[in-house]
Amino acid sequence: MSTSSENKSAADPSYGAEDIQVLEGLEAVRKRPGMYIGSTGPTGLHHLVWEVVDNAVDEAMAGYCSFIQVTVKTDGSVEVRDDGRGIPVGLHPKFEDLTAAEVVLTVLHAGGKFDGSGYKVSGGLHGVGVSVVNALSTRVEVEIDRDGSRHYMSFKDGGNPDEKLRKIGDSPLDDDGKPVTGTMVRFWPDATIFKEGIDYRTQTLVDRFQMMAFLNAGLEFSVDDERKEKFEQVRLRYDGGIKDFVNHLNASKEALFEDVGWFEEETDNEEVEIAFSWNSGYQTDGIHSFANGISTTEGGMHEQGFRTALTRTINSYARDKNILKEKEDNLQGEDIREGLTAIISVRVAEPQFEGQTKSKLGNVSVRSLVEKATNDKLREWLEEHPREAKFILNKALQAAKARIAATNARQTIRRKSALDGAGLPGKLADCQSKDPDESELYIVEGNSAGGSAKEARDPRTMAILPIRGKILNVERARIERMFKNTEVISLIQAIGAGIGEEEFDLEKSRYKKIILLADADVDGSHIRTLLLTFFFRQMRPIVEAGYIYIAQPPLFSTEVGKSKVYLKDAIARDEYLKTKPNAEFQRLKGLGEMDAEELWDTTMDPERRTLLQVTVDQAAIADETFSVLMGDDVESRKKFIQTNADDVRFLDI
Ligand code: 0RA
Repeated sequence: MSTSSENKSAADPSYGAEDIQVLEGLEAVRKRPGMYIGSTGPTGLHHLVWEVVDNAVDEAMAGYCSFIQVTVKTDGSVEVRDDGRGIPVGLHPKFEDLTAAEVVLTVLHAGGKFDGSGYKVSGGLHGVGVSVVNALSTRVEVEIDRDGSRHYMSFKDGGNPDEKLRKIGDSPLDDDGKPVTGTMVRFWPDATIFKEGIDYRTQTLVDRFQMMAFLNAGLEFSVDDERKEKFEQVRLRYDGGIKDFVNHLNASKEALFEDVGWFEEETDNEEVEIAFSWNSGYQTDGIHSFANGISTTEGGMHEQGFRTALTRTINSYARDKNILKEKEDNLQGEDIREGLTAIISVRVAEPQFEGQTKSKLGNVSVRSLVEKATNDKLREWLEEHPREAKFILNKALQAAKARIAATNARQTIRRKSALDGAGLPGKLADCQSKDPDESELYIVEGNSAGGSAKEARDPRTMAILPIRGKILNVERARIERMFKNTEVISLIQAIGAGIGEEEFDLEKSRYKKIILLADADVDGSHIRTLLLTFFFRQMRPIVEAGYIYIAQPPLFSTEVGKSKVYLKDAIARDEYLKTKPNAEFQRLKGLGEMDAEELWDTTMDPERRTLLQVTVDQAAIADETFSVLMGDDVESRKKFIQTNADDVRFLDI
């Protein structure tokens, strides 16, 4: 970028020292873009859109904007239109020769706060403002409808003024005959900064705007992608706000009652809004929290306040109504949270974001606000909804029973393990090595394949655990039933690191490679999904650490002369047929039909095998995938499989 201090020399009387300062600010953004937008990869590129849209959402939060339209254009630019008040066009009180609009576009952190009409609460993660977008674009065009006139200005080469702000006509009139207000910002990201390319992903935009639409009831987003001929404009608007959010998250689940619960409370500078519902599932991690429209995945004070008050309120209600008898123990938090889906949305004047990913809300005052709101208003809601309260309490009481049964079952396993000596399952053919770094556990479907695998393995580093039939579907099963399932018990014992959120200890895992070996057919894929669900739900750290692998036994074999050729799948077979036409293809009927040598050669030999490592890129997406794939709702499952049929990630599991 050539700063204006270079091309508009100090001799130019219209150009004051402060303008030069302004442009030096933008120059700093271009020198270290990462400091302002996180990265110059796809995340940073999308961040530009978030910056502009956050400003429009601020207008919506202040009550002045109801529609935000985002269009990805064919020339790499993005246009954001809103019907807010329009960026102020008068002269700025501090920068005497600049309009407020020019200041917003060229001064870092200018935002909406300079004019004293600053918002009570502002969204935006970093809140660096639209000027950063200007600094990182080759061109920016701004159109403002305000005070009855349409204004226009443009910038080029990282924030240098191109055309100064001027009136270009009257603003059009709305249905009531009043001139419309609003802002249009169109920017062309600078390809010399975003070296990985200017390629917006519409789904990323839609996902974020959907979240924002849920968090701002009634605010409508429209997303359009002019690069794609067939792209259908997406409209997002939820008049029910976070209540609709809860329904959306529960869509593939079976709700305990129809109407989502909701309450809110505010003080002078803080607001909280909570929506909640229970489903028949067994998960306890359904609380999602937000602060100023930003997802707080690490939780924080708002979540803490809610959890404490939820446990307290439900227990005291249960006591008062004599549902919980005097001699009975209190319900625990986890009992009450089983099957709960809740959205906590707080708005705070000065949010403190803490934690590893800056996604944990640190404001202590928010805890007491949320705690008090929940104590008072949840109690009220329970009193007004006795039928719903009964469902919730029945569910929590059952969960408590299951928890106690699970503790007993767990103790039995421990005792049994102690009696067994090493505590290893009888079916396990363990490896000689005790070093997890080199130890591998093969989980093999079926006893006969298990037999071949035992014969074929390198006994020094490879352990074999045959698994019979379909293991329990853990998505549907409560933990105490899992502990009665012999296959599940063997798995837990073999890995040796415990189970469940509280007890599982990755450090204790006896193997750092856990390899699922099942047939390449539909049944095999079902078993793989069940095993993965089990690991994901009960030993998540092991998945996150990348310990889980999928072996790839071949699907086809053929005789060539005296030797056998194995081919992984239909694609490999077709490739092979192109080079060597051979009618005599044999489809392997299953792992069980391979002898030890074949199994070693094709699937187990570390020199020749291919293993697919299972990764959890995005816990939330995987979570939903498992819920849909393994849960109760057949329709969602069907739809999911149909829509993801061409996505190998999902087919592979
Ligand atoms: C400064 C002050 C005010 C609004 C805005 C900026 C504003 C910025 C953007 C960016 C995109 N859309 C926007 N809409 C508004 C407050 C306006 C007032 O006090 O009237």
